[in-house]
Amino acid sequence: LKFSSYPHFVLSISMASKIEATLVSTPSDAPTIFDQIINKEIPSTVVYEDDKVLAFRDIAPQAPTHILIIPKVRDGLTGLSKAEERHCEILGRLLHTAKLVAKQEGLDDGFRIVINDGLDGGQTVFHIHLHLIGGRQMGWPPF
Ligand code: TR5
Repeated sequence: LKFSSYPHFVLSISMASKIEATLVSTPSDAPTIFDQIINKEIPSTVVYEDDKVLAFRDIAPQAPTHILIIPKVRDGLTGLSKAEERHCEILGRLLHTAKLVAKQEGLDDGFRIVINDGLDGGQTVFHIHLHLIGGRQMGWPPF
């Protein structure tokens, strides 16, 4: 049986997953799991920390190195699409931290930075974060 023989079935699966995604991860200002990681209420493997930024290993790594880099204070930055002029400094700091951590991780042959935004972007945690991914050859396009 081919899925393509049943377009109505595929459609209903697609709608169900969209509805589920909306219920599970509605973009909002509600606290996220990252607040608990920042406050050390939930353990994480921190690889870099300063007064503004935290970098820790992703719990479901997609490559030998997979690190999340987040601002300690979200300040409305649930995602990149919410960025305002006042966020320019922290956005630059997140990128600079990615470079520092990539060096620290020995990713001398390259790496990838990903920011998922919104439901179509595959974002699941609504506290802005960079994915620093490396240690293997990346593909393109990225899906
Ligand atoms: O899907 P987006 O781009 O929003 O990325 C969210 C990332 O957070 C995913 O790659 C998850 O694997 C990661 N994640 C989710 C949790 C988590 C985590 N990374 C480290 N530690 C985590 N804890 C303790 N709990 C999570 N729910």
